[in-house]
Amino acid sequence: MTARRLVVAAAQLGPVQPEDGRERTVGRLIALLREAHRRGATFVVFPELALTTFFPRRFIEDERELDAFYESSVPGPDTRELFEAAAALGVAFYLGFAERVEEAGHVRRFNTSILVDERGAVVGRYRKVHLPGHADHEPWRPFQHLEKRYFDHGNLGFPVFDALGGTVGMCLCNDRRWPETFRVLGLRGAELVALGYNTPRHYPLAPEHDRLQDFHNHLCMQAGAYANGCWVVASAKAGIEDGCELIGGSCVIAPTGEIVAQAQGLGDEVVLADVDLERCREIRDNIFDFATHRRPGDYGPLSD
Ligand code: CDV
Repeated sequence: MTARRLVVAAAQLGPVQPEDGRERTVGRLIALLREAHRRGATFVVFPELALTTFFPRRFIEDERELDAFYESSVPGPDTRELFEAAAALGVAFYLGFAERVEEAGHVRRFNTSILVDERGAVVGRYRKVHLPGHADHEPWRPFQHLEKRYFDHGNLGFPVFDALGGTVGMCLCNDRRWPETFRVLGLRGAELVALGYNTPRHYPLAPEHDRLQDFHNHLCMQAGAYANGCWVVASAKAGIEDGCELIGGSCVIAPTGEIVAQAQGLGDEVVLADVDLERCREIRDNIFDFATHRRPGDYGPLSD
């Protein structure tokens, strides 16, 4: 087996408060990027909605107030410095942000991630498919989860990209709980799946699961990695943000499903691991050799 090795980093972010400007937050991302580079990383994964607070927790009626959380171009004036710093260091990255675009004469809003290569070029884009939460204000909740109101359903499916010397897929937060996400990426040959998340400790619909949030976070990602023989690099926004507690647990998971590196705290933290993309074959040539062992003819309900 020839090695295809790189050092990857999950760049966990502590909370981003509503009053924090983009400049301050992007400065934190650049500091994490520099630390990851100093420690040998050539690929850095930032969280979901990494440039702002997780604003779907608030009911916002004023369109202009809401618009302030979206980017109309990335790189743009607020993010150019991050792109320049990464290109100068030769570091590729994944970044999650709220995207506002005009498509066919309509304003569309997506929960988006991009893959940026080591020269600073955007080489991949993903728009969140599984949008959790609700569309209307539900005042009984201690905080809202209005992703269904503020974002359109992602319209790009689950693409994969040639990058990092292999095949890379992306997803965002709630997507990781769905085996279908990893399976589609796995069927398309993803060897590494990058993802960012914002996961509240408290789940108002089933508070008895609050104690299980960290467990479920790792359970679904470890299962996705193992069942598809791919690496997972997962980055949280963590800590007490705008009065809401977000879990941490950013990590790197091997194709065997083992967590090989994990965040220790709930603040800004770089989580590093050595990755050999060839190790995907340990799983894909054996127990989950799709061509030999999968039985799609018996999986009809999955696509009905
Ligand atoms: N940002 C998210 O997608 N959060 C969800 C919460 C609401 C359950 C998650 O799956 O972590």
